[in-house]
Amino acid sequence: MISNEMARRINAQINREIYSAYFYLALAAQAESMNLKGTGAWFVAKHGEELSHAMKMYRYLIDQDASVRLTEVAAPPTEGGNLFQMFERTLAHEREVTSAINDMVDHALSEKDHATSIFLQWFVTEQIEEEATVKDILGRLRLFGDQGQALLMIDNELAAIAAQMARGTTGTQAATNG
Ligand code: OFO
Repeated sequence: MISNEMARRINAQINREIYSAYFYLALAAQAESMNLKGTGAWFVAKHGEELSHAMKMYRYLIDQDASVRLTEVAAPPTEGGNLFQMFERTLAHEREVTSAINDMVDHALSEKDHATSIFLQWFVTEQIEEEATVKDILGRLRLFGDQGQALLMIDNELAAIAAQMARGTTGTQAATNG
């Protein structure tokens, strides 16, 4: 059993995870509209991962006899921009999620809710991996640019990683080393 406040926070995070899925689906559509099929596949894979994160939290609430309360999901931004800007937005978004997860851990610890604190450790680690992956991609875009051959190379790499993610042979890690 967890506290009502802890359950409220986990429910809010379910909403953030579903919003993240939506956020990535919008970026996938944008990438596809730019003919970046590999990038589109990568964002679609991210969309699936975020839904799976929401489901982990859903299952945890049920296992803890707490209520799942689904709320309205905001529309994602429709800003457009080039590939570099898309990944900058991705990093900013993931940093916000990391901060929200850290706040939840702080709260769990303040309640001495060890079960929830341990449950959330998976998300803490996942966020480190996700931020590192996006920073790698941005680093390569900075190095090689996001035009011409370099764009094609990055798009192909993202396609390969998306295929691995679909097979479940990698997380979001190693986005740029195949
Ligand atoms: Fe849910 O993993 Fe990042 O946002």
